[in-house]
Amino acid sequence: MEYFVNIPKIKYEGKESTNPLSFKFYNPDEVIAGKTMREHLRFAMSYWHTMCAEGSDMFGVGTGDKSYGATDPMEQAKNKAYAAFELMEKLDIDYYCFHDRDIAPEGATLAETNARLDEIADLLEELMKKSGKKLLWGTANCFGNKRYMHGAGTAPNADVFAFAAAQIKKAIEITVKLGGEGYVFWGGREGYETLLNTNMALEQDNMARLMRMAVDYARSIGFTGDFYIEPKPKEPTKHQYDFDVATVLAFLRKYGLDKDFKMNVEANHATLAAHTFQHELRVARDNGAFGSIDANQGDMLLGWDTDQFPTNVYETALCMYEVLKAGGFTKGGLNFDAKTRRGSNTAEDIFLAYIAGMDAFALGLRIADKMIRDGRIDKFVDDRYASYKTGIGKKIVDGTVTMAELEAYALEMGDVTTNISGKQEYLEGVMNALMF
Ligand code: XLS
Ligand code: NI
Ligand code: NI
Repeated sequence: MEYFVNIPKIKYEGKESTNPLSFKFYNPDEVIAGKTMREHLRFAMSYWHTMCAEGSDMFGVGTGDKSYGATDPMEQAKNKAYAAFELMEKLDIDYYCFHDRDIAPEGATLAETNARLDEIADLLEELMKKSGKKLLWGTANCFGNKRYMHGAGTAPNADVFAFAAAQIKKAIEITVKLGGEGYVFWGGREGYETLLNTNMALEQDNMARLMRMAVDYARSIGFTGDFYIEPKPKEPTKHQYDFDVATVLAFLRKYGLDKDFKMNVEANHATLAAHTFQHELRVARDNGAFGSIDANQGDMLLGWDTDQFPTNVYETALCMYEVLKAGGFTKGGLNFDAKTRRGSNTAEDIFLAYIAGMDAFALGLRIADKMIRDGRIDKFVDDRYASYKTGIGKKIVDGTVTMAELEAYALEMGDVTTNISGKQEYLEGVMNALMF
């Protein structure tokens, strides 16, 4: 059965095309900087937003229909899987990502839930074989069910911890079975509402214990993919422990987990933490922890995770600049953790949104490549720090100078006489010249 009947396979038609159902900038097989766009961008579909979410919010029910012609939950889950592969095929997207609960509904007991997961995982495996589509990463939804009201790995109740561990074990098994290239920890409710009722130290120790067990278990069953933590500062809890990349790095180092995890950086989470998207990517890259990306964008006037499809080309360009500088994706990719607005409630809107997002990243890639080939920005930054390449600067970098020697140097100098301009406005102009 075909679920998206009026949607053809989306093709590249170039920017002059007025056909809404075509790519204007994403030309999958075009080679840029030695790789095809497809290989650079590694686009993925998010199962939860795309296949499951119907657009409900705090004030109203869903406006879309994701029932896929079924009322029985398992029948619906199967139809959803078929629809997912049709959608990926039509959008020419090679990867997908899921939470366990996106692909199969919970049963009355954990055993029943796991049996349901097995059934759907078999179907997904078959669909993947037929289509060549791949799993970018899997994860466990340890935040939706009310048992997780106080968190999962950081819950004050050890029974909840045990249940979460069991759930994550199963999610890892399914990820491995489906050849997933990554496994994500996003701290859904791992945080607190108030410190008045919270033993923060124990909660964080326990989270680290859970992560250590998960990594060891996954490796023991042959998982060779990457583990990611996806930082987010708030929502659903007032304070999420995985606040931002820097906080997560400190956590990983404290518990000796830094060799095991990389970052899955989400644009909207960066801005919620009062950072730019580029900042979070840069911190990850500079610390050897760049892994994958949840591609979306927030609304700067709103204080929550709006998960909009990314269309801001300035942002995608700076993002792809960081990705290229990091050497590109290895096992990660660009997962559209994004949903259409509640008012964009048709199936066609989902296709239009993906096209807009994929085109925005294709443009971002083209511009980032231009920035690097042009070289003005890189050279400017390089020159700006030139004083560390010779003389006293070189000694500082080499660690061969003492405070007393620096004092002697400064006394002789009398005062600093040269300080070159940072030329921010010039560089912003260069960006515009490269973009338009
Ligand atoms: C929510 C997160 C979530 C993760 C996966 O804000 O972005 O969707 O990506 O659990
Ligand atoms: Ni995300
Ligand atoms: Ni998010």
